[in-house]
Amino acid sequence: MTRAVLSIGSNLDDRHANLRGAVEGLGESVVLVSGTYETPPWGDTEQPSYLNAVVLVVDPAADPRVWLERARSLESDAGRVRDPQRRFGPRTLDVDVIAVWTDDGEPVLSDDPELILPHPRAHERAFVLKPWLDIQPYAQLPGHGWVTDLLNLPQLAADAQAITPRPDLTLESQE
Ligand code: PH2
Ligand code: MG
Ligand code: MG
Repeated sequence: MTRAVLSIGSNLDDRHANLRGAVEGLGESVVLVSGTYETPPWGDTEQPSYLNAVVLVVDPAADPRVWLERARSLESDAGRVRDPQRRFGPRTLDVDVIAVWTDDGEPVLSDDPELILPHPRAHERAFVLKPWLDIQPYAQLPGHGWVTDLLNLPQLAADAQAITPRPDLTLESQE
């Protein structure tokens, strides 16, 4: 189990540095990085806007649980403090495992409450789906179909309209 799409987001402190830290921390596993987007807060609207991006990672040694552990360790490296009262509240860094595929391209499905795959809310989130198309124009969200079709649904199309590209805040390495 080797391929994963990760969503990264930040709306506290130096948001750009937090996202760059996540991409750097993913190291050699990073294959593609989307553009960076300024996105209105979703789910809990009383908080600053986010920077979001999506990363495609590949690692022959990583199963879904390894991706989850890497995501959590990147979040704690960024000084993430969890507020149990505010599920969708502000954060220095959020790294979510959106979907994982096996070597032969089969999506991994999981109902383990610690790591539900694909991510149970990805299909409702333009801040995940729109950046994802940057790196995979033919992306399919397992169980939900083409990402382009999802983004044409009225609510998601409206949310996507409110997302703005930030080409000034690249996440690609500058070498
Ligand atoms: N993450 C959340 C809650 N709301 N809104 C945006 N725009 N971007 C996020 O990454 C985000 C959010 C909790 O995971
Ligand atoms: Mg999240
Ligand atoms: Mg998360």
